[in-house]
Amino acid sequence: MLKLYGFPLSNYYNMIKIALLEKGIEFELVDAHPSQDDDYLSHSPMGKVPYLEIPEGFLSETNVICEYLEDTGEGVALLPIDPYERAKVRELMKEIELYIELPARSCYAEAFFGGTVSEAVKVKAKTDLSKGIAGLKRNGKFAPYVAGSELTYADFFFMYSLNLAGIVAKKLLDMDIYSDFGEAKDLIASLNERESARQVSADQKA
Ligand SMILES: N[C@@H](CCC(=O)N[C@@H](CS)C(=O)NCC(=O)O)C(=O)O
Repeated sequence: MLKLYGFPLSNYYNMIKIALLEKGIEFELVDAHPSQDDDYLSHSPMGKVPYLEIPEGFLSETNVICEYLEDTGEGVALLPIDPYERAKVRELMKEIELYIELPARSCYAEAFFGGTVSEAVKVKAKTDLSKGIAGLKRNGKFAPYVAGSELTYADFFFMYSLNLAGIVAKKLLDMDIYSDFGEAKDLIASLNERESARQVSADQKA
């Protein structure tokens, strides 16, 4: 059986967890925290979570794990068949990660972990995040899902990146990422209603 390594407060881990739940693939959860120990690095080369254990070995990087899950052909499809539509989903996944998740992440230390980040980092995060949100407004379909009429991996990148980016923006950047972006707010609310998302959230609270 597949084994997913990570911890419930990790948004990337939750992206994979919800994908496995939505696909209906059986998996086991193994508690793991980022580490630079040799043994850990032999499973997750950058020392991060999540990583996935499959019969052949270990896989890390969330988008790569999503691709692998899709390539196995098991469970509910979370990417369109059409190559263009498929690429558009990947485009959104990448844009959300690079231009929303990562700028917000640069401020996580202060927003969530009691640390501080410099004013320069905040200024850059605000500029980058504003561009990322503007890009998502342009490229997202919200019809009703982020990439169109079907639920895809892009929705999981979306919901578990914007939730934290929204908190960072409000707490530290004097910015409301949802202003003039009702579609995003509505989609997050409806995704959070799904049984899979409720399970992820319950595990987080526990
Ligand atoms: N690019 C990685 C990012 C994963 C990531 O940043 N995970 C965080 C936890 S949410 C982590 O392991 N941080 C520890 C570190 O960066 O050393 C992916 O797509 O999986």
